[in-house]
Amino acid sequence: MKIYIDGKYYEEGKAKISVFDHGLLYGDGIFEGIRAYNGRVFKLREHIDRLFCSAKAILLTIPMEHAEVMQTVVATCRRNKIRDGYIRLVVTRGVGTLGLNPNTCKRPSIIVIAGKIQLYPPEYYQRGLEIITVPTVRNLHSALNPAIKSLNYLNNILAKIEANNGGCEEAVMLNSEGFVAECTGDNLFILKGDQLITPPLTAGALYGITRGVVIEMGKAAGMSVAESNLTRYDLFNADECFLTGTGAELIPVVKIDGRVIGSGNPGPVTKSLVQKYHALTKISGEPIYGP
Ligand code: PXG
Repeated sequence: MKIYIDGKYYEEGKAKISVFDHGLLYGDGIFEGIRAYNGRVFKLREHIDRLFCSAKAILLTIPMEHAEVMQTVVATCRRNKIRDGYIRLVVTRGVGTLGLNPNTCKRPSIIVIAGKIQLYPPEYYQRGLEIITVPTVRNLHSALNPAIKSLNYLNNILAKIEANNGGCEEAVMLNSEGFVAECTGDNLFILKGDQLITPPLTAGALYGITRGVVIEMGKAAGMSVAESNLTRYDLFNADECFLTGTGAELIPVVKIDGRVIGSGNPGPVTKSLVQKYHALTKISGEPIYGP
């Protein structure tokens, strides 16, 4: 694997950053997780848009134009002969002193890793996931806004550990008011009647790219789609539930905190959205090897 760091490609064992990089010392930086399907980078523009929004929120100037970041991601995929894969794009604050002041950092570093994706086992998609609500609540907007895809993922990691300790792969994270925010690395949707509902960004959800695609697919299929506050009660009494994320795509949820959701099997609407999503990933995206 060849890894891109600040204009050069390095072999895996030689791809290194300084221990004085504030990305490591303080989690001061941002990232994106992106996928390639069938020789195209899916929703690349949207991921880079979100990267620039995260950068703006933390006052980090990415030392590259938007178009050039897109080209760098595509070039790294090409260099690694990727047709289907996972891309991790990271921008760190850069090398500075041991103090936390970001002004001591000379220049942000841009890293692109293009490799294989680790997928959930197929059984999870066929049977559906069991998830649980965990004690760790989602970060407050007024503290560290959950819309920022920062390198500081401890909030999510703690929730993930709590889910794992409870024998589950994913966790429902509530916000400080007790409304559903999202999962540790996925957004959450329910189906109630003919309405698709997902928590609003103000509830503490990341502006998920897959979430956005699913909202559009639902509307295009003539469904009513709402971004409204959900409680655990709403989840328990949903007809269907599924999670969305670049890595997981759409994954059905069949049990939450011991309550069976709907029929206890992946529902028909979830299945149809999964098919639509797969179809879209096959035909759209930024071409890696030319049109
Ligand atoms: N919420 C959070 C907190 C995320 O980090 C999503 C939702 C889904 O967003 P997208 O844009 O992917 O539809 C994410 C992103 C992993 C991993 O290795 C997953 C994410 C981020 C970092 C790592 O599973 N998902």
